[in-house]
Amino acid sequence: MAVLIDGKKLAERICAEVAREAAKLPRKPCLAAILVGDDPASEIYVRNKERDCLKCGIDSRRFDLPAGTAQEELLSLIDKLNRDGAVDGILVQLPLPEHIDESAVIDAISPDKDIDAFHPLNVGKMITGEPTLWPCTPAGIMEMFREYGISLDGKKCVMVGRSNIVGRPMGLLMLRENGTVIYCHRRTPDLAEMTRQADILVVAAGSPGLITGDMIKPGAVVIDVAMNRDPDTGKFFGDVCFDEVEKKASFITPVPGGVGPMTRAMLMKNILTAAKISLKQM
Ligand code: BQF
Repeated sequence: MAVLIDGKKLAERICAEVAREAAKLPRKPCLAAILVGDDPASEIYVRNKERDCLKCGIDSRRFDLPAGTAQEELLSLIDKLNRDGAVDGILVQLPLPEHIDESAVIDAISPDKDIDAFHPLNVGKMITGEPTLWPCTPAGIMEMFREYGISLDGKKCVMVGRSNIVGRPMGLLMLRENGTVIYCHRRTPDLAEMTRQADILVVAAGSPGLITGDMIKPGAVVIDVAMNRDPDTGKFFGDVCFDEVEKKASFITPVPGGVGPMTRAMLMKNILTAAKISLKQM
């Protein structure tokens, strides 16, 4: 039986640390959270992030824009927040409505306030190993590895999924820790053949039940980046068949309560870091 990686517990500890650090600053860190439209899942995500801020001693300002908001209007709000010295971090909840160009919006956020770390400048710095903010989900998974004493050095790491938000940066962070990284995606001919080689398997495909027990090497570490949400019940489903896979894995993350809470905790850590830099406290 695998050891359960308790993301919820670790996330709570990180939030408590952030709160202690935030309290030492000359003023509270401040997040500006922008939500465009009324997607119910997005609303829940933003609400939870605001709650986390409250717990961590971080101010949050929320901007709710109607679904029909023109791209220009969103860009001018971002520009205003970029120039506002009291704002440390700007979060634009994704996905955005169809008529808005996501990358134009990400590019508009000042890299210093880019606490999701999606801006190309921060992506570039992460790739080359310059100090910068890291995207929250991959950063949270690296934190889990550290906490549970899981080394990537010399390991075969298989990353299923290649999104800009999770898969791509996650593979790069594992490479940085001397893992040998293989990316798998929709066009990979024989997924099972790849996953069976993995000492470390990270799955962010958004395909419920994609990874079955027979696809796991005995003793593997299995990280399920759950992104499947039932629109009716609001329940989360993993990409990993938990009951089968936990019998073979050495470590496994649950869904919910695994990677998700760590993503939120790392957002708090990134806001704190942005505030510290802005306040010249690091
Ligand atoms: C948990 C997200 C897809 C598209 C846009 C805790 C979250 C999720 C799960 C959470 C996600 C997913 C977020 C759990 C933020 C992760 O207990 O398992 C927290 O809040 N997430 C988002 O902001 O936008 C998304 C997934």
